[in-house]
Amino acid sequence: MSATARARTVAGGGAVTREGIFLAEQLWPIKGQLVLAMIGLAIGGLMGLMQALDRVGIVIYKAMLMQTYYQGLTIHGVLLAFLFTFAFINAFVSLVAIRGFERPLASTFLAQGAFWTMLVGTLLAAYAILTNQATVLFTFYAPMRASSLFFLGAALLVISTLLTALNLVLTRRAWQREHPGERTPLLGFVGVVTYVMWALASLGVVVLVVFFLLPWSLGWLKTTDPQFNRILFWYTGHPIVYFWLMPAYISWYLMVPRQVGGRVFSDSLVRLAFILLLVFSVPTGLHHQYVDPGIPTVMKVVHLFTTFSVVFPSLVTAFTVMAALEDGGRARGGTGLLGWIWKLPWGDPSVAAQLLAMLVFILGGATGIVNASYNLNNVVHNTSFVPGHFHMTVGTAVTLSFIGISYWLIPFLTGRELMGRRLALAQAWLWFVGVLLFARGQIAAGLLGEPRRSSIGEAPYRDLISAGLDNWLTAIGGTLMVISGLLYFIVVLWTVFAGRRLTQPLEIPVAEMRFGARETSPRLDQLGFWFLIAVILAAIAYIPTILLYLPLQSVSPPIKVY
Ligand code: HAS
Repeated sequence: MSATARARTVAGGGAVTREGIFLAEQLWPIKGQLVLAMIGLAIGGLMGLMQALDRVGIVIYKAMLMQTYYQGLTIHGVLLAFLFTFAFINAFVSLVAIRGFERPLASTFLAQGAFWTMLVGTLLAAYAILTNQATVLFTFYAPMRASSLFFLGAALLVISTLLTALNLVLTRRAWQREHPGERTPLLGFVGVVTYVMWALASLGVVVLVVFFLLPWSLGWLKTTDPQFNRILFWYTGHPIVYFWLMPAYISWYLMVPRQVGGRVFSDSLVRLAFILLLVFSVPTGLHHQYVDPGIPTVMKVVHLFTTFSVVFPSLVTAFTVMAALEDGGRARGGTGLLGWIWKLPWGDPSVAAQLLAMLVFILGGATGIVNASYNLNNVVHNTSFVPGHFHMTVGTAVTLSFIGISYWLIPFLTGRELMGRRLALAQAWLWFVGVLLFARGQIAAGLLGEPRRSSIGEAPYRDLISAGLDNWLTAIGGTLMVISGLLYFIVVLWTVFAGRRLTQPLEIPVAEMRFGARETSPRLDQLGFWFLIAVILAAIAYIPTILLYLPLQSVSPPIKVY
């Protein structure tokens, strides 16, 4: 059977059947995690309305059955930043790896284990947050007390991603045994690199939860060292953003070009960009702690340089993806300097959503560079500038891309045609306009000194910050994003429950290369070598700071502030 034929979804007889590489027992955990991701997006996204309206004094958290503004903000952060992203990435990258390696995942047990741990983790954390036992925001800084169920739930979510990581590594091993001496197929390779990076990055939060916060919340440890805990948190807290971003890059590099009729410039360049993300993502976390006391300036400066190094693969991505889009636009008859842009298939909701996500990421990336600049960070840190930044990155570059991916993924998995295509297009554009207004508001207000993570609607100093117009832009933009989210769920439910059965088989879109794997240096395929470099860099970036903290000054008992 040909590779393409095996990658097909065949609809028929009321049920979708799949041949060869997509095994039913591996597909249900993938579908199950997509459902969990959708639930996270729906509930977490709805809380955004409460936060946006709060900026103009409309305080509705009680109407949304929340005890405090912060309970809603915790639901928003945890469900979107952890549940939606982790569950979607586990599902999407597993599916992509199956297609990339042209074989089933190595372990069905691990694939199903990833689903069950994600489900149980979600239930535990959700119970703790909804019963107001874990109103600690998604960063859960010590010494804020949260129920042990919350930490257990969070740990299970991470374990779910690590089971997927192990499964992908084993799948690559199995592929290598079956294809001795060959280069790893790029589509499989980028998925494995994403998860290998994450396995190294998650170490901080695993140590934090397992050795400190969980025993502390259970009363087995009476006190903890909050500043040391923050260092562990941010060890994971920055590279997690690349764990969110790299799956979107997989789609931008290797799928969108196919959807627009273009080719990827080169196999080597894509491999190089992912390897650089693997190497430089982890040793960067202290840029979240530029203003924290107790960390040597020299180490903050080391992290400043590595942060700017990890910007480089994103700049490479910007030019390479643009080249692939131009190739597609010109193949469709586009001429002149910019004429190819209008020839791109803007009428395809999957493409439009992702193109708009890329455009927003240009601004999201630029604001990240402001954050990362040591002296400018003093102006923006802990102001609403920061949510302005991350709603353009994880909130749009990632989320709107995942939405765009789901516009082909859901038909692929259900064997049903995407319904409401115009509605889906309106959804993508509404999100785009919404986030630009929202971020403009947050960023400008932040520059005037408006704090982040504050119920501005209830703050006595509200009128001292003359951010009236900016706060209105935030409120209007945020509301448009929530309406866009509602449109999205109408499209999804319409497709899943009332979509017409597909008569033509669907394929996962995979782009062709201009310069393929044969030209790629074997070094770029040696994942173990690059992982070792990443470990060494992480050790250099963190060990000197960690040594300063030993023995730990464990002085803080848990404090309930909500
Ligand atoms: Fe960030 C804070 C620095 C990227 C998310 N960031 C955050 C927080 C989140 C977040 C959630 O240095 C808040 C955490 C908290 O609660 O405190 N960030 C950066 C830098 C980058 C960056 C330097 N961030 C991201 C990404 C995120 C994300 C990606 C999520 C996915 N960030 C910071 C810093 C802070 C921070 C500080 C702490 C601030 C503080 O003080 O608290 C860079 O990696 C960005 C590089 C990206 C680019 C853009 C490349 C553009 C591309 C698009 C090309 C477009 C095309 C379109 C091809 C340079 C690839 C063509 C289309 C046509 C139609 C023609």
